[in-house]
Amino acid sequence: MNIKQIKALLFILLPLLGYSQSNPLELWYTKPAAQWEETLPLGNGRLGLMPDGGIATEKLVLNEITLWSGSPQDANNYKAYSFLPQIRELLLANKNKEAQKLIDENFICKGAGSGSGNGADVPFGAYQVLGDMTLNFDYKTKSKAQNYTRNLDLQTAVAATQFTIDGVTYKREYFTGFGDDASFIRLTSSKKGKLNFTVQLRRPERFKTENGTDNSLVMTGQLNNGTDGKGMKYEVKVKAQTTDGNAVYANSAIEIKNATEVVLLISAGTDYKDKNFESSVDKILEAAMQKKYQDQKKKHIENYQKLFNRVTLNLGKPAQKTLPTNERLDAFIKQSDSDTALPVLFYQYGRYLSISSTRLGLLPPNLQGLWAKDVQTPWNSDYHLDVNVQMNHWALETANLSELILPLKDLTKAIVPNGEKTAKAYYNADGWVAHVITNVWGFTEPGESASWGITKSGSGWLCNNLWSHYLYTNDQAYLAEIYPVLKGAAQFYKSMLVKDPETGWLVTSPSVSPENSFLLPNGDASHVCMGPTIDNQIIRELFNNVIIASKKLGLDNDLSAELEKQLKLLPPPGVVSPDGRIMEWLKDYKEEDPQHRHISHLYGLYPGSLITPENKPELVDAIKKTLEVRGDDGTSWSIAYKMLFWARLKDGNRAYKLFKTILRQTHDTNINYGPGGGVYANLLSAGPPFQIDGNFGATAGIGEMLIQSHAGFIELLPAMPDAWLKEGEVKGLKAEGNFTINMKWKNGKVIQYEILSPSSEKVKIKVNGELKEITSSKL
Ligand code: FUC
Repeated sequence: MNIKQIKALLFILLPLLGYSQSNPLELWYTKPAAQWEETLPLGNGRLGLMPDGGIATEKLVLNEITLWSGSPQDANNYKAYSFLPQIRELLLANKNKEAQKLIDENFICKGAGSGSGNGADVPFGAYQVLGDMTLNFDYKTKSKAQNYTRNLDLQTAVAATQFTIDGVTYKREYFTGFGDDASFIRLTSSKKGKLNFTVQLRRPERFKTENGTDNSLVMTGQLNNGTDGKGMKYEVKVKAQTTDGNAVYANSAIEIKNATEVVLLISAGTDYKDKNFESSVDKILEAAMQKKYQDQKKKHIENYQKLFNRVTLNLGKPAQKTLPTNERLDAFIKQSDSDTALPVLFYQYGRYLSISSTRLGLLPPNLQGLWAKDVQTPWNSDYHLDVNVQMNHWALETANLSELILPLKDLTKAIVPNGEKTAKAYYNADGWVAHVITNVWGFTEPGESASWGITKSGSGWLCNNLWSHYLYTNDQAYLAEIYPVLKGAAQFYKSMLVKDPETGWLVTSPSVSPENSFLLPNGDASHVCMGPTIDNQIIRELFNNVIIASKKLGLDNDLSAELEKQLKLLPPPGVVSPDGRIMEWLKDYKEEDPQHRHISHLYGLYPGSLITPENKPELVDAIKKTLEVRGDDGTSWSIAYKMLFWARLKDGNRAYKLFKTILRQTHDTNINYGPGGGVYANLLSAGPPFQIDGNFGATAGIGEMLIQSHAGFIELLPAMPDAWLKEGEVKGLKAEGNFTINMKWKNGKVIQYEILSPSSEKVKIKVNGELKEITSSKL
């Protein structure tokens, strides 16, 4: 036997033994998905497709990023402002509980707000599933399928299912096009004419299916707007291309008979910002029908790889043989060090999910990214502004996917007008504010309960994401574009801060530290307070940024001077409590739940850069103690956040411990607020339920372990765990200042690196513990 023949034999034998010659960037399984959370997420930033790989029946969940119930509303309570003095007085008198009651009565949004997180049928609305496509197969035999595999290749953004029945190999290949904006499924049988199946579309509610006059299957409907029922309209259209056999369009279905190859094309759209969406759906479909499948696939891969291929990562020699992804996860928890390719897969999966769930000109990824199976999605799958939507964007800059933050910038700009009304209605303040949740309809009002709804750091926190894009790109036109947003957010805080008589500091009032409650000296619990640490940190950071921006742009000297003045009166970025932790509130309250999932008072450490081990060494022990008391467990996003904090503290092994915790496999889908976060078999993050922030947060965490650049210099390998130090290589990571980094390491030492930028410039770097200034190479 020659080498070629041995290779061919191994290729046949290894899968039979349960091993696959691994594609390092592939998720793969030997069974169909047993639950939706195991299906494979495909997306092109607008359309989502989740095939379950079923043998007799395949169900594919369809999504469209703009499909929201609800409608624009004005939920501002314009009388709220008249209660502000009274609320503030109660807080000054330590009557937090009474203040909270008054807020609940007079200072929340009007109407149903988020509908307690079940807002599909109220004006707030919910991001909803577009529909389910089912393929029902008739194999004309009772024999069972053998040699089953399904996979998702991150290098091509193509998924596949394959199995054999009675000597006939059936293959299905799926992608959501980065070429033509449609979804594609190609089905083949290895013997002639063996494909017999029916295609159907449905939705849990509000749908009609019929056969179009143009040989198609069409599903249309209109969602509830929360008032008169006539909300957003949508359409899904499916056509089939067959090389042989028959495609019959009848009975609100497509029936495929005796075909050898079939391509299903799915086009879909909504009337969100496109009144002519039906003709857009047709145009896309017609254009796609003109192309050969292989050409379509080639274009798709080419366009996708323009983003995906910007970064390559290798954390050591991957294992030669790998298990199916679900088994590999369990093996990793038992003995993680031997599979350094799984963290790479997870990191690249995070990048894949970003590329797949958002697109320029559309919307940012919501709580489930783009992938939802319900009409009433968990928490409406909205944009939570007290960590979740921000976390969805934390990985992007270092991961060289900078432009994917722009949809968040657009969403932020779009909510400013309502945020200005909210600022006036509740605080009689200048500028704009957003509280804890928003949606595609511009919601900025407080939520419907004081306990979580009056966090007012939402707008400021969004500005942190917007600013970080500037830091990484140096794009002056972008700075000019976001400046009014930042300025308006700063004006709001500037005009509503009040003096705390005990400390003399300027603070917000009323507010909450996101979702957390504390005990008053008399034992009562309350959420509402003055000046929670997160507000102080966000305001400090925002004022600093607005001052820098106004100088760069040569604008608003007076405002800048006023902000400078107020900056001096803000609480310091971190105050240590008598028991040695960072204080979460202005007063040394005891938290009701010491292990609460939110860790908002460490905002200044991450995503902020107010606190670094270099500039505030005196706070490091207090931060560590804060994290120890909070504990390592939590919802997946909370674990990811803790991973980021430890990475910023440059403790690679501890960050890695948290990373391993995220990779705990679960099947649980019940809403969880406590310990128990992990991932599903398809590596999507499980709060539970599925919530994508854990994926993006942990992806950002790996980025922070490899490179940090927020402290005035670029540090290579700042927080590496022992498990990754032996050898590795990364290419294409980005650092603040628009630098691109390539590096190689061995036995704990960087042995080769390149810092590239559009033009050569001086840059400070820390490499192997040594801080130095070098000149970057021209890209
Ligand atoms: C906040 C978090 C929850 C969940 C929800 C979507 O309420 O505290 O854990 O992530 O957002």
